[in-house]
Amino acid sequence: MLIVVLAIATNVDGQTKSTRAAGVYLYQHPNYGGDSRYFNANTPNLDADNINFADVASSVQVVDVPGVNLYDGRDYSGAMLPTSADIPDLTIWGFNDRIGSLKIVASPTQGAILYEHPNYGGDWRIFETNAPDLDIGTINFADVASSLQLLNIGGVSV
Ligand SMILES: [Ca+2]
Ligand SMILES: [Ca+2]
Repeated sequence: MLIVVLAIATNVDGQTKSTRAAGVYLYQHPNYGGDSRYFNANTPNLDADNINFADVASSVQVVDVPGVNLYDGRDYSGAMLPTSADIPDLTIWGFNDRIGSLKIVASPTQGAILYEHPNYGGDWRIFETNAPDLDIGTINFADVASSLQLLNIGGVSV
């Protein structure tokens, strides 16, 4: 995990990602430009007075958390876009100026993460217990995974 994060670290305003607070950063414009907001907890309504960022974000950065689920509507409703990586332009996923709420994926203490693409890319699912059937509705990941990341194996935190 650490190796992957460092490999994609980029300079943002003179800071590397590893020195920034863990969480999710939404930006008004593509390529992490314009106004921004920082989130370190689930947020059911980006239109709240103290946030005022609904249907604004055009890019997103994921810093030292497993990932984030981005929702079109408030209260985690409507279309959902999960990501474990930075997205410089949400237009690519049809999500530009649409995000209304978000859920940050908590760091599991043990288990594994399956990823859609090699090198821990694309969509993902976290497993903290055995999963005998990846085809059930809440998982819906059968015949999808191309890479797997083990977490906290042997008591060593990753
Ligand atoms: Ca925008
Ligand atoms: Ca929306």
